[in-house]
Formats: sequence, C-alpha cells, structure tokens
Amino acid sequence: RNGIQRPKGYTVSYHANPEMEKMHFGPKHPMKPWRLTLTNKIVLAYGMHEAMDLYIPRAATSQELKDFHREDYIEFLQRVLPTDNTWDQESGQYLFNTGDDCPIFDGLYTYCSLYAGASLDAARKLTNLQSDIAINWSGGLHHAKKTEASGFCYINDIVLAILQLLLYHPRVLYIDIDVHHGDGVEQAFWSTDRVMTLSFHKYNRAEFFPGTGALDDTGPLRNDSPGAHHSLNVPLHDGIEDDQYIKLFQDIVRPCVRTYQPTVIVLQCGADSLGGDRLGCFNVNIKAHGACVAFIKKFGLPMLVLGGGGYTARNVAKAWAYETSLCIGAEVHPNLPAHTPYLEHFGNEKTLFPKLDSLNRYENKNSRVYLESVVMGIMEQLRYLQG
Ligand code: ZLM
Ligand code: CA
Ligand code: ZN
Repeated sequence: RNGIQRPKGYTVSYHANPEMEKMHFGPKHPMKPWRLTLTNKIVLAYGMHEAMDLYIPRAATSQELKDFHREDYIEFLQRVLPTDNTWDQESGQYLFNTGDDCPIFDGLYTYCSLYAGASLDAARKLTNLQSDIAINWSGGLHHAKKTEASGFCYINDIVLAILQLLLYHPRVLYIDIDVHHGDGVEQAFWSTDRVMTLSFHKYNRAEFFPGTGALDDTGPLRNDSPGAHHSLNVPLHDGIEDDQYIKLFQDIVRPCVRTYQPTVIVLQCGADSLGGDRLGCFNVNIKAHGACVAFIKKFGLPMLVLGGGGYTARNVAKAWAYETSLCIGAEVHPNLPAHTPYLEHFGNEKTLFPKLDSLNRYENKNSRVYLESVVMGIMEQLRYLQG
C-alpha cells in the first residue's frame, strides 16, 4: 500500500497511546490532545505503520515521575480534582502554578503519566538498542518544572527521557524547534556538561511566553561550572521565512554537533513554529519544519523525536505525519490518501503541504544582519568548548 517499506538498516519505533487523545483541557483552551488522533490517522492512512514498530506505551509510575519532580507536586497531581479549590490564601496563587494555562481537568494525572510513559518507553527503546529512531508525538512538554506546571505542561517528559538516556550516553544534545523557549529542559540541565540544550524560539522578554532564552543565557556564569556554555539559545523575531529558518538551523546545529559530539540527539518538534499557528508568529512551512528533522537524521545518531506545541490542529497533524515519513525514509504522495479518516476536517486543503495563506503571514522582522549576528553569538559560545 503506497509502496511504504521498512527502512533498510535501521529501526523506527512509534509510541502512541489513544487513551490520551480523548482528554480535554477545557473549552477554548488552545492545547487539543485531539491533534494526536488526526496525526495518527494520517500516519496510518499512508501505511507508514508498515515501516515502524508500533507501541501502545504504558503509563509512567509515580516513582518514575519523581525521578525529576518533587514528591508533593506529583502527589498533588495524583489527588487533585477539577472541583477542588486550589487557591492558596497564603501565596495568593493557585497551587503549583495551575490555573488558566494549566487547568485541572478530568483525567489530568492519566494524561500526564501516559505522555511521560511514552517518552520513557521511547528512550528505553534507544538505550536497549531496539530502535534507532523513537517517536512520541504526545511528548515534548518542555515548560514543566520540578515543582510546578507551566505553559500547558505538567510533567517534563523530556527531562525524564534525557535522564534515562544519560544512564547509557555520555553526551545528549537536546534541540527544540517549538516557537517557545524550552525553559524547563534548559533549567533542569543548566549546570551539567552532559546535556547541551539548544532552543530556537521567538524571544521578547516582556511580551512572549516564557520570556527567557536570550542569546547570552548560556549556562552558569562561573567558567568553572561544568554547565557553562552548554545552554544555547537562538532568539528570533516574528515572521521568519523558510529559507532563513533552514539555513539558520543548519548553520547552528552543524557546529554544535561537531563541537559537542553527542552520542544521542533529542529533537522537540513543536509545530507552533509553523506559519498559521494559533499561538505562533513565524512563516515556516511544513517542508521547512521537516527539513530540520531530515537534517538531524543525517548525522546517523540515535534520535528521540518528540512533539510539543502546535495549535492549528490540521497543520500539526500534517507536519508530524510528514516528519514520521522522513524518519522512516519513505516518500509520500503530497495529497492525503482519499481514505484518510476526518478528511473533511481539512476543508479544501487535501495536501500535506498547504501554502501559507497571505492573511496568516507575519511581517518578517528578522534581517539578514540580525540572523548573522545570532550565528556569530552561538559560534562564540562554542569556542569555549573547544580544546
Ligand atoms: N493567560 N483559554 C506554550 C504555552 C504558552 C501567560 C497569558 C491565560 C495562552 C492562552 C487558556 C480558555 C508550548 C502566557 C495567558 C489565558 C497568563 C499562553 C485558556 C488562550 C487561552 O482561551 C484560552 C479559557 C489560554 C491560554 C491563550 N497562554 C497563549 N499563550 C502562554 C503559554 C506551550 O507550546 O511551548 C509547549 C506545549 N501563557 O502567555 C499568561 C502569561 C495566563
Ligand atoms: Ca524552542
Ligand atoms: Zn510552544
């Protein structure tokens, strides 16, 4: 069917638990787990499952979640009900930063333990050498902190997966192309040289969430701390275009890999960096977003591929399905298969690569000179790591 074959010489595993997809953050909340259903439908309609090992992952245990998160926070997530009053008189805040961005909804703990379990399973497939590329589109929730929820993220599955990888790998490179800064992952590994974090994001300290990730936030300032210069940030402005994004990504990632020599790469593929995203502000098309995945794959290192943000569901699903095809090295027809379920949901855009509507374009505020200065700033950090 569609001529999709197993990739020769390497194994791809796909970790997806349909239990998660039914969850609701509440009316009008931008995060819609249903986008995962749409993604999986496209993946299956193309026949990509023929080329991968499919797993329905188990939920992470509370013990596993506590490998990063503090016990009282996990117990709160386990016990709290949507009807509970979580307002804390003393601090004048909701408990553990829950609230509008991170609501308490029915099945919250199940949701958290499922996406974390999927990332842990995927990481373990890599460490026990059963997979070369492991994919979990339900993970990539990069804002969660040790003791609090943040930005639609409750459990930091990325940190948990990297901790798993660190049991076997000396150096992990984490790359984050979500339009938001990967602050939770950066913070967790801020003072170690065994993880290099590299986030591309829109940066505006006062106006764009989470407000961190400036070019000169590169790790602890003391040069004798192992983590110094191991957190890299690529702050961008509105409206970056395909060719600029691809060139920037390659010009930065190539020297990072050459200098740091990771033994495994974790790629957070947040799809809110796509043009037309409800929360994003870039002009990146699906092919260019996918070019980042294809570029990482070419290094031939074990790779953990995760989801993240993405708030225009039809685009998220197309991007992640396309990126799944890149992982298995299959060429897919640019038109969605006629038997794709929910095809009507895509309106008159039955192609994997819809053209960004001019109404959805942001004015490009990234000059060539600005982007060159960002690359220079990164190169300057990398020079500290040589020799
Ligand atoms: N208010 N409803 C990206 C996480 C982005 C913080 C401003 C909450 C929203 C947003 C929630 C229905 C990832 C902030 C926002 C309103 C303080 C953010 C609920 C609309 C709604 O209509 C909404 C009642 C909600 C939230 C918009 N929140 C847009 N942007 C960011 C968090 C997560 O993609 O990086 C990874 C998954 N929060 O800007 C406020 C400052 C809370
Ligand atoms: Ca990012
Ligand atoms: Zn995001």
